[in-house]
Amino acid sequence: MRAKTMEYFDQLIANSAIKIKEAKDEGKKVVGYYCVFSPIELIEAAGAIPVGLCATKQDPIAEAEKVLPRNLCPLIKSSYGFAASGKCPFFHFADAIMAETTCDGKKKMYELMAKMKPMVVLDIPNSSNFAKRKEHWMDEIARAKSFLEEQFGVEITEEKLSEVIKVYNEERKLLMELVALNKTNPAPIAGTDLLKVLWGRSFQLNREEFTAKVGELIEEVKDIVAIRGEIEDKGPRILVTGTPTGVGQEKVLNIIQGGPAQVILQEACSGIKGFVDLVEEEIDPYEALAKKYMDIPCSCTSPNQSRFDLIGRLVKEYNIQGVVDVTLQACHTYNIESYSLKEYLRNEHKIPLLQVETDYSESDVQQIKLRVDAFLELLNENSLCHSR
Ligand code: BJ8
Repeated sequence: MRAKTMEYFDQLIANSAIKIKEAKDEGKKVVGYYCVFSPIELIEAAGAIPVGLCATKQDPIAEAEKVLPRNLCPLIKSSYGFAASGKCPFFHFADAIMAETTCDGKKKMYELMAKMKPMVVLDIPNSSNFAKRKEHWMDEIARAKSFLEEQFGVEITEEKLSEVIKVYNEERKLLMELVALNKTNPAPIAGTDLLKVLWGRSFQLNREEFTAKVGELIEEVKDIVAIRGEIEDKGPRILVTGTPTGVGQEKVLNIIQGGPAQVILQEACSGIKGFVDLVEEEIDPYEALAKKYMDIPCSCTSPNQSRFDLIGRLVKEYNIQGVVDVTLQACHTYNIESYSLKEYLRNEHKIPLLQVETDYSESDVQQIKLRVDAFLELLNENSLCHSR
């Protein structure tokens, strides 16, 4: 049974696309961002609304390919295509853009995008050793602060920033409380519904309303679990990881859920990656932001042991039986890391990983379905062997 509150999240992005104009008409400022590395608390502390711009749709890619090479990651092409074609209301109404030097494709694309809007591109130290890179990253956070202050003629005070950090932490805790409901078996929330809530969070324009709805959803799902009694098992419990899989790009999740399997949660940036860790509240807020956003377990950092540790932890906590690693074509970092992740899961957790390399088109749906079906069959055989 699906929670009725999900109807709010079904419409969230479409409604925000309309309401963003109203917000601008009321004099609000908007800052677009692309990545989970973005310290968005700074944007809110500057009195502006942060909105996600990372795009996961096929439609604007043709426009992007007028400028960008065809054999580039579809996420980069889709994001650039939306900006260049003027078809994304969130980009259109953004007063400024915050971005980071994560992968090579993104940072070179941002050089072109910088001609369209005022933009700050933070230089991400791609070593995961925080102590070594701390000074540089803190300088970059300070540069982002100055950029926002100049753009909007405001001062970001420590008090305001600390206040926003607390609010964002509460929101992260609430979202993780929702995700944790899927520790139950069968999981009460479909992976595609969790995606709608977590991905939708980047597009919400009214935080109080959004968090109230997440709270309502949690209570409704708890009630559903309480009254449902014994129900049929829905099959193996799958964790999805890899590159971001946004709303509109649920094809792999739909294929998994369409078979005898459950998508329990996504570790990717379209899932829990940005919410699972809080910003420390007891230390200097700038240092706290630097620590939190330096520790994002993205394949652009090297080595990226923290991603393996996080997935290992989730496998145990959520009783995961198989991992599907969705990697976008031409994303070298995630594609290469997939091999090491597979080895890690096999050796340390005795569970298999299926890598699905894809793009935003529908042309590979049948081929992916065949591979997912074979993977699920293997998982079902494994679980039968264990139960004998
Ligand atoms: S923190 S995952 S949102 S960089 S898929 S554009 S890496 S070639 S999206 Fe990402 Fe930030 Fe990391 Fe998350 Fe490049 Fe790969 Fe494309 Fe990617």
